[in-house]
Amino acid sequence: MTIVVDTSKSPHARLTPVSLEAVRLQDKFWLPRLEKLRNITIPSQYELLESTGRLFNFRRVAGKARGDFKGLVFNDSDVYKWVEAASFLLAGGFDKSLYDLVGKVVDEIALAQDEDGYVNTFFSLERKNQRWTNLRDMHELYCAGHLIQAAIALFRATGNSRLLEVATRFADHIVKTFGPGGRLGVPGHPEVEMALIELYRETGNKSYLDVAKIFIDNRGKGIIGGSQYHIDHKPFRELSEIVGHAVRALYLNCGAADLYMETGDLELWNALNRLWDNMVNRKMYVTGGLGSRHDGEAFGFDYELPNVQAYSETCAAIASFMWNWRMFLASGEAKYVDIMELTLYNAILAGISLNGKEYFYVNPLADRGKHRRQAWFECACCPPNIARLLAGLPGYFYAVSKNEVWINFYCESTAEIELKNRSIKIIQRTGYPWEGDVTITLHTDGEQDFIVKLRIPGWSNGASVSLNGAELETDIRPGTYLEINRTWKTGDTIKISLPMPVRKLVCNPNVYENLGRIALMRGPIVYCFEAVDNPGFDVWDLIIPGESILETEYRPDLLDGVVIIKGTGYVMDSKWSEESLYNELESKGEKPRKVDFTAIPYYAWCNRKPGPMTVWARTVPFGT
Ligand code: FUB
Ligand code: ZN
Repeated sequence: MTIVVDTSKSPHARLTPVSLEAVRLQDKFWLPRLEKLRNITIPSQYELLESTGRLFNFRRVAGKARGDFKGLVFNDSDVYKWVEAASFLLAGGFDKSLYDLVGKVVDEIALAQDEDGYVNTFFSLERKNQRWTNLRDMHELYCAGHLIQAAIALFRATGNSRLLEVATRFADHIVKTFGPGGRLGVPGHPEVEMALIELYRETGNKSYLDVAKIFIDNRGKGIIGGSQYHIDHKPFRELSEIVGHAVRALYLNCGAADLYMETGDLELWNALNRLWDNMVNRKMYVTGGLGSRHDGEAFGFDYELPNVQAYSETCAAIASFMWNWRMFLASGEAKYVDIMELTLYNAILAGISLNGKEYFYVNPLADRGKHRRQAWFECACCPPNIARLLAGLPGYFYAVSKNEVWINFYCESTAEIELKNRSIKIIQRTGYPWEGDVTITLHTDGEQDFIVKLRIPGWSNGASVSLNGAELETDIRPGTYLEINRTWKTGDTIKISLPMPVRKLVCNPNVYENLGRIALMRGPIVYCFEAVDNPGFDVWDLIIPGESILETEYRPDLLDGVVIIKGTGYVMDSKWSEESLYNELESKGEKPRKVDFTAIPYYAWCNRKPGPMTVWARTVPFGT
């Protein structure tokens, strides 16, 4: 059974995820995307792993190829993320040719393992004497983490233990090197912490948990230089502001949340929540994107959220999704799933093109049409990361605790869930994310007493829920899980209605460049204005009055099927071609002219011809 984070035996976890195999998608949004992942993304990424030398590097260490190491020091990690993605897809539906391809890649990895368990194609052969000499920069533990995660995914999905054997031998080597009585180690790029804890969960070998704890506890002691960039400026338990390289900070938080679920260390939990509050309230884009600064791929100051200059790396959004999942499993609080949903439909999904083979690394919220997705990058962390995240998606839909079934995400699907050794089938019928009505039918084996927990998204003001036709009287609060506790029987039907009006959002005025601007959201989807839908004016010139009436329309023909937003606004045409940087304000300036505009989901931008785009449009107050 492929459980993405297996907290079933974690003493301080509130919840356990339901496996990937248990959930069958039947919807028009995610199912085609997962099919594209299987048929286009995974094969095309495999070709790139081959053509860019990433697989060659393994063959070279195994003595099957000659030449120099190719690419960046952490290129092995891209191979591992690809294996993890493919394994999740195999869990979703077995496919012999994909299984064989994964087997071939696993062979290459296994043959590159040193006798003492070490695996890293940059440091094998001629650099063997430099192993573990620069933990800050050289990513050995980062690559080890990705190897371990891939191995666990493959084992859980298929029962194939070949890579798990490689990973445990490597983990044993890491324990021997950095475990109790060993060398002082701090991973410059966190990742291995969460992987080792998952390996502990998989194998029961506590030394993996212990060494993960050592890695987290060793931070903030200056062992790797004490920089904020590496989140080494303070011990983890003292952190309160999220700073430094965004992916590093967020992967570290994943590891610390995992450690909390195993140990119950409240100092960790409190630090995690301080970091979360700081991130969500001061450092997160409206899309869920994170790490606004190009310099150091880092979190900026509070409210430093530039639009054109946004960094917002796809991997950082993925890491936030992974961290919020762990925070939710630990606590059962809906606020974490709200951030997962926001991030998934916006910051993460923008990272991959509709054709399934081009990617954003950097995700601006406004652009003049120059920023385009690429087929690959020299530093290609994002493409296989988005593949593994999306491939594992059904594994996030449900969670269980002793007597509860938690429904986290809404999607036309069927799930078979085990609770108290009895099975429950849950059928969801919905047009989510375009429609907010969800009908959930339960099929139980006889009468069963348990609690259904329904997520009421934070954005769904006015949500209502009925059970077998009778409206529930309970107070329905967005941003919580609604609890229905009863004796269930086959055919019981819950209807959830989540109103999805277009919402006009304004930003905290501390984000100076969003002053006087609005962004549009509908349900979990953030919208943007792209040139191709708005001929006759420049979308950067668009002004949408506060009171403007907005309409929506489902367009099956557009961008693989999207709801668009339409309205009437104004433009004051900018003189984009003028060369001077500054001009006099003309006293008899042109009057604003009326225009009809169209907005599309942000995730779908840059799939047609280039042109300006913006998420935040100018506005004028009501009645102006
Ligand atoms: O350092 C490995 C990966 O490359 C990081 O996670 C990304 O931010 C990119 O720098
Ligand atoms: Zn990345």
